[in-house]
Amino acid sequence: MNPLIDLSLLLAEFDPRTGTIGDEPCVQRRLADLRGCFHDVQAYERALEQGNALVYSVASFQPADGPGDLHCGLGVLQPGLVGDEYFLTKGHLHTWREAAEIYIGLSGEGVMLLEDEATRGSRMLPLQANSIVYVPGHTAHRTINTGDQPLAYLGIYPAGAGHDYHAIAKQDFDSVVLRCDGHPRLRSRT
Ligand code: PAN
Ligand code: ZN
Repeated sequence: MNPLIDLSLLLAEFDPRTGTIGDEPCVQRRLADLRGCFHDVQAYERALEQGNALVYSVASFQPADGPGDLHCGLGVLQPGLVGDEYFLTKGHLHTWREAAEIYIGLSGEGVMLLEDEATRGSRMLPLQANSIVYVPGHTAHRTINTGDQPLAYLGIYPAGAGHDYHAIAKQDFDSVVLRCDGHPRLRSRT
């Protein structure tokens, strides 16, 4: 892609129904791809029996590929619940652990769950239109839709960051975000 491309032109090509931006690559994650992510295993199996729903899509665009360049992902996370847990992304650490990321909320209502890899300390930060969440390096991050509309956001990260899903699969987030009395609450997984 031309590195001088105008972001607003790119967003104008965004199709919220499909989560795609023109011909840019787009990853879709369905319920079956999220096995092991939800704390209530029985609720997960019951939800899957109802159908393999689309949970989120991420269209990525990479204006340039040098080590100092930035990559962007436009995520659209659908609203929904598995038991008392909101629809969420898999979550990851960056392979290059020092790599930070900026999330910009575009529409909908959600939160980011951030977990420091060394201390395992968790934070839940709001992500909604016009809000920005800074994800420092060495921090596992997961996006969660706490509203009833799709949550759209941009993630901007160094081209060389890489996505380490393996570390999360081996040692899951210590905390979960659950719907309690209609509100998102940060709870310990166990
Ligand atoms: C985002 C994420 C996006 C999907 O672009 O990749 O929200 O989440 P998972 O990658 O955990 O499935 C990002 O953080 N990129 O680094
Ligand atoms: Zn990331």
